[in-house]
Amino acid sequence: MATYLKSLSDFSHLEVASAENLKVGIVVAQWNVAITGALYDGAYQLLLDKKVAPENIKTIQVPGSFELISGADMLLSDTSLDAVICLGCVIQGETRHFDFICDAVANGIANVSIKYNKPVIFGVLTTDNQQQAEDRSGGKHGNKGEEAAITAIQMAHIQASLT
Ligand code: DLZ
Repeated sequence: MATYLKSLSDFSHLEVASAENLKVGIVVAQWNVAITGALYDGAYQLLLDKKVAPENIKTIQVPGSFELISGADMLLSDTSLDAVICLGCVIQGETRHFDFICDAVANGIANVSIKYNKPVIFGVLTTDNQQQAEDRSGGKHGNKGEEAAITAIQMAHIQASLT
């Protein structure tokens, strides 16, 4: 029988319980590395703050955001991982490349998540320009890498609560 929720809570850092026993994979794209490096630092530090052990964080780098899909797939061949965080940054250019990459990455990540029945988190910035990317990787709009890590922990806890 479904559990009835008496009240719904906001998405918040405060909602994230300790992640002490979780194992998390991170796949980071090398395109726009100044941005993806900042996303990675945010995600990694958030996991440490929530008590994930460094030896339980497995990181790989891939060339571009398009390869985040196969990178996540490779990581999840390790069945002990509880979640994978995908970090990338796609910046709008003069061609339609942006649209193809963004669509493929969003769909691909969703498909990997379904294939393994594990949370695979979309931590990919899709921005019009460099400034928007900087604003979201430690600038005035925070760090979306941190948010991706929070989401990974929350989803891993939700999955654990159902098994
Ligand atoms: C080719 C390309 C371009 C033009 N722009 C980006 C980008 O803004 N962000 C990103 O992560 N990757 C980009 N790429 C590389 C593609 O993701 C991919 O690595 C190549 O198309 C090879 O599959």
